Amino acid sequence: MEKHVKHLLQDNADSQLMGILVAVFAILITLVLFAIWRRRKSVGQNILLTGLSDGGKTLIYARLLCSKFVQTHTSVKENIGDIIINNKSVKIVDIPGDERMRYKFFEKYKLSAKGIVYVIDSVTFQKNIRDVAEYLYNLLSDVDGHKNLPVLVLCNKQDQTMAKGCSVIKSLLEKELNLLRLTKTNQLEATDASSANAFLGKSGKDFEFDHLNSKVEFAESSAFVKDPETPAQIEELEVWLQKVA
Ligand SMILES: Nc1nc2c(ncn2[C@@H]2O[C@H](COP(=O)(O)OP(=O)(O)OP(=O)(O)O)[C@@H](O)[C@H]2O)c(=O)[nH]1
Ligand SMILES: [Mg+2]
Repeated sequence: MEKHVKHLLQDNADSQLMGILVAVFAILITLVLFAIWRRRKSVGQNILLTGLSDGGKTLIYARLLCSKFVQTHTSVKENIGDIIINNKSVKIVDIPGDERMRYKFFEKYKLSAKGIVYVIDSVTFQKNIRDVAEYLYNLLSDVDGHKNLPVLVLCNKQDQTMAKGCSVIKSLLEKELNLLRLTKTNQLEATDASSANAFLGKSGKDFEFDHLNSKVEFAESSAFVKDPETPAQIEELEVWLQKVA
């Protein structure tokens, strides 16, 4: 009888242990599935068109969506539309360049972003270089190191004779970003805040786009063509979109 009770107790302990193991296993599986779901969700399908006001984002957006020339005005809200790339639907989000709105909209869409296009007006680039560099710096600091989104710096308005080419823009921007990085890290040191987040590139080396974790590429475009029958020159953008979509 005593032997029988012992046996029953042993059986009970075994089934309790089994129950605990099954519960732990179920929790682990749930955590793994949740992590995969979070990751999928945070990769997103949006391509963000960013850059200072007047760069040509909304015209590029219209060209991508319907290949048409449209008369644009300074945007005060985002434009969102779907295009099909590699048989997949991709959302293009045109974010207003206005200083007071650009970060608000970027915050709204950055979690679901798959890539960033940074549009530059290649004609006024040199005049606005500080602003162009500052906005780009802030966007890169936001995504570099954790999300590592691919970035295309699109040097638009190449139809204009005064437009700077993308290789010139790239090297001038590297110099400007180098200066900006110095100012930003000095400011942070002065306020005693951690400078780890704001530092872009390799420490001890001049700033280069190739030092970033995010892949930053450069391309040229002309979204404006006088003849309405002639398509816009945005092929380099389209090739990049096919790569990242
Ligand atoms: N010459 C020339 N003009 C362009 C080109 N792309 C855009 N534009 C013109 O530049 C002006 C500004 O273009 P938008 O597309 O409204 O600029 P945006 O970047 O959306 O500006 P915000 O909405 O203020 O952020 C418009 O008059 C466009 O027709 C281009 O490739 N070449
Ligand atoms: Mg616009």
